[in-house]
Amino acid sequence: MTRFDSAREMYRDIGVDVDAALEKLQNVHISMHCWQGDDVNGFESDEGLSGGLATTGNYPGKARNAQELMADIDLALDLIPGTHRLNLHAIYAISDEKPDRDALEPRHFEKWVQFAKERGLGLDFNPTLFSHPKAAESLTLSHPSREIRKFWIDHCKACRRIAEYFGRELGTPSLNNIWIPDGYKNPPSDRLTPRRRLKESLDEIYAEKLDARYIVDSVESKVFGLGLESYTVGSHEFYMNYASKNNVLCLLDNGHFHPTETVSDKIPSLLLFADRLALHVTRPVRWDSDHVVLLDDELREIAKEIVRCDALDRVLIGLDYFDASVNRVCAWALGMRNMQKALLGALLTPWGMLAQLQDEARFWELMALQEEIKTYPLGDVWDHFCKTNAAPQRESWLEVVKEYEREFQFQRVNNG
Ligand code: RNT
Ligand code: ZN
Repeated sequence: MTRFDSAREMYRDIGVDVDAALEKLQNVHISMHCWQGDDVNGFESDEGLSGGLATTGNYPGKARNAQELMADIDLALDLIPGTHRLNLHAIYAISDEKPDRDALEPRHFEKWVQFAKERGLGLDFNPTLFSHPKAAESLTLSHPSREIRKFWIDHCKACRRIAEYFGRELGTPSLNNIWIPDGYKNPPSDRLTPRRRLKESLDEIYAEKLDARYIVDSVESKVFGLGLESYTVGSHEFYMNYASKNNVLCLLDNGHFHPTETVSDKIPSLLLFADRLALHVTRPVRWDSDHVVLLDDELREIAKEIVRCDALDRVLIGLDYFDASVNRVCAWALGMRNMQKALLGALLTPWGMLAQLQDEARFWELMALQEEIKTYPLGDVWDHFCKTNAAPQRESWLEVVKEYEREFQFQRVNNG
C-alpha cells in the first residue's frame, strides 16, 4: 500500500473523499503576480517604486527585461502543479514605442497574449497608478487637478480595454483590478472631497460598458501606505460600498487591514452580499510588508473559509507580494504551492461533522478534533497531487532553482 493509499483511508474514516478533493484542487487556477520577478520595476524605466510601496533586499538575479521575466515565469510554472493564471501590470507593456500610460492599447500586450496562449494561461490585469511623474504626489484618481485625474481615468479606461482583449483572446475573463495610492501623510483638512473625486473618477471609468464574458472589474482598498499614514482615500468602507452599488468586485488584500483584523473573517460576510470577490494573498509581517506567502495560520484560515463557503468558483485568488531578498523564482513557487496546500488542507476537512459539533454546542470536541486533523497526512496527498501533475515533489525543486540561478540569474549583472 502506498503512502497515498493509506492517507486516503485515514481521510475516508473521517468522512472525507480524497479523490473529490483532488479534483476540486485541480480546477483552482491561481493568478500569479508577474511583479515578484523584478521587484515591481516593469519595463518603462528604472526610476524605482513609489506610491507608498517598497521592496527590500538585493538578492542578485532579478529579471531585467521581458525575455528574462518570461523565462523565470516559465521555470516557476514548472515547479507548481496545475494550470494557473498570470497577473500583469500596465508597466509590463512590451513595445518599442514606449507609449505613455493613457495611450496603452491591446497591441502593446500582444506578446503576453502569445505567451499565455502557448502555455494555456489566463491573464489578469492591473492599471499602474504609481511609479510615474504624474503620480509623484501619490494622488491620482482623487487629485484636485482635473487634468491629472483625466490622465489616470484615461489610463484606467485603456487598461479595461486591454483586459477585455485578454479575456476575448484567451477565452477566460480577465480581472482588471484598480488600486490607487492616494492618501496623505498628515491629517487632512477634508476627508470627503478626495473621496467624492475618486467616486466620480470611478464612475467615469466604468461608464464604458464592456463585455462581461471577457472582463471582470475589481477595486482594492488599503488602510495606509508608507509616507501616507494618516489618510487613505480608497478605504475599505469606501470601496465596499462602491462595489456593492456598481456591480464591481471588492478585492481584499490581506496586508491592507489593521494587524488584528483578518481577511478570513470577512470572506463569508462579503459572500452573503456579493456574487464574487477577489483576493490578493500576501504575508504582512507587522505591516503590509508583502513577504512571501507561507503556510501559516491565516493562509489556512483564508483557504478554509473559501472552501467552507463552497465558493472556490466565486473567489478569484491572486497572489501579491514582492520579496527582493530571496531568489524570485523560489518566491513564486513557494507562495503558489503554499496557497494550493492550504486549499488542499481545507478540502480534506470534514466540515459537515465539524458544523454539527458547533451547532450542538459540543465545543471541546470541536476544538480537539480540529487540532487532531491538523496532523493528518496532508503531505502524502499533496505529494500525490504533485506527482500526477508532473511537478516536483517535496523539496526536490530547490535543486532546480539552484541550478537555474547559477546558470542564468547570477549571470545577469548590475542588478539587485
Ligand atoms: C499595494 C497593492 C497593490 C500592489 C500591486 C503591485 O499596496 O497591494 O495590489 O501591490 O498592484
Ligand atoms: Zn494588493
